Amino acid sequence: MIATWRLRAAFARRLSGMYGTEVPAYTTLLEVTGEVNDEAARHGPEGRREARRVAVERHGAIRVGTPRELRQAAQVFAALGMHPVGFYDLRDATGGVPVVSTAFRPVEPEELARNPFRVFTSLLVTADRRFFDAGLQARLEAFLDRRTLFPPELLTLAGRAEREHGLVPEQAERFLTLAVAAFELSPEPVDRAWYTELARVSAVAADIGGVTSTHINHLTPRVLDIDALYRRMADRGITMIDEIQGPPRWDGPDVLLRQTSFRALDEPRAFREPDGTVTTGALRVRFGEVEARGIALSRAGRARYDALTTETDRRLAEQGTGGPADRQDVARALWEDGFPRSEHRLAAEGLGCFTYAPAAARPRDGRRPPADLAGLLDHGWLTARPIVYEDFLPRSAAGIFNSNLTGHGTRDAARTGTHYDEHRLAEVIGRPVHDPFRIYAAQQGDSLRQALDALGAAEARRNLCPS
Ligand code: OOG
Ligand code: NI
Repeated sequence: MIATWRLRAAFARRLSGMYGTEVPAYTTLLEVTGEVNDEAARHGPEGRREARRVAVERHGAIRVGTPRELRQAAQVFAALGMHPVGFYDLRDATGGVPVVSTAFRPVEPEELARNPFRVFTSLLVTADRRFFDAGLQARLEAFLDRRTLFPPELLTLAGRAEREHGLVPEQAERFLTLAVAAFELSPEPVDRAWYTELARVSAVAADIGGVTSTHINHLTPRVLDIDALYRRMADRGITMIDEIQGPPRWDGPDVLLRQTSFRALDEPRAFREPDGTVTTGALRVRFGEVEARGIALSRAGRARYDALTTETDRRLAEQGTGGPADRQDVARALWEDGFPRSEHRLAAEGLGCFTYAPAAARPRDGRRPPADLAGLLDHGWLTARPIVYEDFLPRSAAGIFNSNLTGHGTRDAARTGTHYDEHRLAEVIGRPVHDPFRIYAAQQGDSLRQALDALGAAEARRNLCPS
């Protein structure tokens, strides 16, 4: 039997191989990422600790058109031990795109450690009147209903893999072949008139609903020093977008997610012209992206992050400047005043997520442990190890969508959008959508309870881990 996590690791590896043949710049990105990570691993303990996981760590992005397609994608990912986590509404973000999204990923720490592959998955909201009028919605849905993204044999094997927690080798091979093929760029000619009509509304709508298949939009490796990578890609002649999204570079702890990308490349595609002839043209829909992952934040920590981002925007608007360099400087100055400057403070203030363990060098002179987290950390009772942020940021995601669009499309902001939230998305998928904050909090809470029990810190236990 090939167990679930081995299927996941094999799928990620094969997808990466396939994408490298489709987008050669991705292979360059992997080379440079590997160099930077090797250096980081030589320099710090954090690097060494993470090197093994990071070497194979990727996230992919796909886009589907209908609830049925999303449910089927969820079935394929369930076979790989990947479950929907988080809800992202990208329609309201700056430069809104007509999709709502979730990320399929492993949830348990052991599974993440084995292989943390994740896929950011977006669903086109065809009923959103800000983008599609009733006529276009009807034609779009009819087009989408006629196509098959995932062949029945793939879905049957996926169902079996989910139920049995793996597949026998022969079926595993078949499942992986079909699953990777489902995300390849199709040679099927694109209907020029239909694609163009959709692109006028939204380039993302055309990418999703203008073709008869789906494809992997990008595959993103994780790098331990994104600033070093940014410089080195430029040295190799690959122009990155002019900004690293997410928190600024600063001297304090790295939190959440920093991402950057290089622009979509023209790819040759076959087109069916209105007169029926097939011609060769080009589409620019895919690109390369790289990311650095930091410490997960609690809800309070995230609120602090969001407030600092809003304040950065406000200051930039006030100054009337807004170049990427200005943004970094303004943000860094605000962070230096408004965000904990060390991992220790981040933990003590309850803003970051950590796993806790009794410190080896804790006081052993009969003193009783303090009852608060700051005290336990400050006086050397507990050690805190960061929990990696495994999820995404809606603003960066919208930025990624927009960074490779040529036209801005049309959007009737006066209309109201179809309501969507994590509950509605869970109904559509037919599976629960996990709340990322709860996952981190549970992991932190379990470790803290165990550590306090081991210390015999009854008062702290009552205080910090009620229930
Ligand atoms: C997904 C964009 C979101 C990220 O890293 O934030 C994303 C897409 O372009 O389909 O992948
Ligand atoms: Ni991405």
